[in-house]
Amino acid sequence: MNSFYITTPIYYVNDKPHIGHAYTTIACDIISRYNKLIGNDVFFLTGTDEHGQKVEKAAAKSSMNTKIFVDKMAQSFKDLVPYLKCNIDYFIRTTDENHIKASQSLWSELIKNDEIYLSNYEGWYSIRDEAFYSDSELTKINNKFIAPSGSEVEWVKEESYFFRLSKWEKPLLDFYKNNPEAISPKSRYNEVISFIKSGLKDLSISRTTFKWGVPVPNNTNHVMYVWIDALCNYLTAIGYPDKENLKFKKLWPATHVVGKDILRFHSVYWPAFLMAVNLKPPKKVFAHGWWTNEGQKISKSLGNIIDPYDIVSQYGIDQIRFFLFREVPFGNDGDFSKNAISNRVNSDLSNNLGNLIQRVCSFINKNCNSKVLNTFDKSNSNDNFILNLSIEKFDNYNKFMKNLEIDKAIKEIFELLSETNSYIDKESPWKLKNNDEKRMNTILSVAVEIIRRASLLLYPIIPTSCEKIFSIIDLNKNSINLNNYKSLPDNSFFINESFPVFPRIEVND
Ligand code: ME8
Repeated sequence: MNSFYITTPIYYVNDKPHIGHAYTTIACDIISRYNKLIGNDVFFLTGTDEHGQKVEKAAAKSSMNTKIFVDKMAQSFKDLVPYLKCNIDYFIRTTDENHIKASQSLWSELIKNDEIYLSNYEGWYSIRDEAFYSDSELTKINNKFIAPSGSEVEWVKEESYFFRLSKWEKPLLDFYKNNPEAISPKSRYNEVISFIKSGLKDLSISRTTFKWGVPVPNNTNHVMYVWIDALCNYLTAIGYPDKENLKFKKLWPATHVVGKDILRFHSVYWPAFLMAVNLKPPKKVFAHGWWTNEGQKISKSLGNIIDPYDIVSQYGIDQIRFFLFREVPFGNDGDFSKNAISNRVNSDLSNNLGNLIQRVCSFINKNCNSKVLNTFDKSNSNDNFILNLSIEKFDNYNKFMKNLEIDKAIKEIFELLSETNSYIDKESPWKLKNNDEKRMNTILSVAVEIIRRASLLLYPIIPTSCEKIFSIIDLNKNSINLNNYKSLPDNSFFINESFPVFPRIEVND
């Protein structure tokens, strides 16, 4: 059994979760469920990033004690996970005691390896991004300096510990040369390589002007720069600093799915920290794109934040999971629009998959005593075409899912479903009821088998709906896996009372 460790970023608790956070968590859930279906031993981590100035300021603004504020906010992120039908293995909070200890151990190891020194930092800092910027990265707008993310920066001058990032320039380039799959998609890989080649400066990794952070061991005037403690979460969750425990040995290194905004932290700073304490760099960092809302950047000041609770209660969880990953290539930016959700759900889920289930299964309910004998006819080229196509699509699906090309994997399934609907149209089993029951049975068997196969493949993406389909075709959900995908069931299919799994969304123009 292969082990597979997948993580989301840990989200800042300065505000409640929005659709962007839901997106990354669902992506990891899809990948995690897929890996379970192929028999891997999966560990799926998410959580909250609770230190730093940005969170401290948000707490102060709400006039709450900082710890009480982060407890409240962290709970809303934690509650969202099951609401999105995501099955995680661990929810980490950076204010957890074991995490504070793990971050301090990481720091001490870096000190022991002479990777950290004390000096002074003077330069730009963005609280919103919790990031340092050099002059050359900034633009001057209305007399203010603005970071590439659009956030304002302020001038900081303070004593600071530094990490010797510059010395990791060559080892990082060597690592990426030998492991090009460690950053995806390819365009992101190129972006990181050119950033590293432009020259790495030592990185300021502690702050002295506020207190809301993990105390630096042996110098309590300093708290760790929030990204040091944040990145360390991926190690804490599997038992660090105990690197010899079975779980750690089995699971490290991880696959990190992040938004493109934080690629640099994960693919430059993080692997350098890891190498500096003799740990392997991440197996993969996948940077996905950015969602806008009806063409506009999602932001609190524009008042267009999409609350995942609202949108899910309006459309249904699988409808949203499906839309997010069917609509936009995973890795690209996407636009969230109500029209696009309705069109996508109606055309693929209701008209294609839903229609196939409904017409085949309710026909079997009404005309075949809810039972079809599996009499596959190996000599019929139309039947063979569909069954072979489902194998070809399965192979493509696996290739795409392993590459995290979720949208392409889904597309394969829907091409199979369209072909199956055309096959049913052509073969019209309903016309054979009175003159060729055997052939009718065969066609229905092929159709139910495709419904079985398609719902197995769709399970990672729309698990709740697939469980409904399993119940209609009498498949035990506890026994599902992709390893028996290709074998034709040898018993009869029993079809339970069929019902519309994907009601159409009414579009109001
Ligand atoms: O950056 N579209 O936390 P964060 C797509 N704490 N994804 C989006 C999005 C959008 N409009 N908005 C947010 C942090 N995301 C750090 C991470 S990890 C050690 C520390 C998603 O609360 C996306 O995954 O700002 C992005 O990277 C993440 O939320 C940022 O969350």
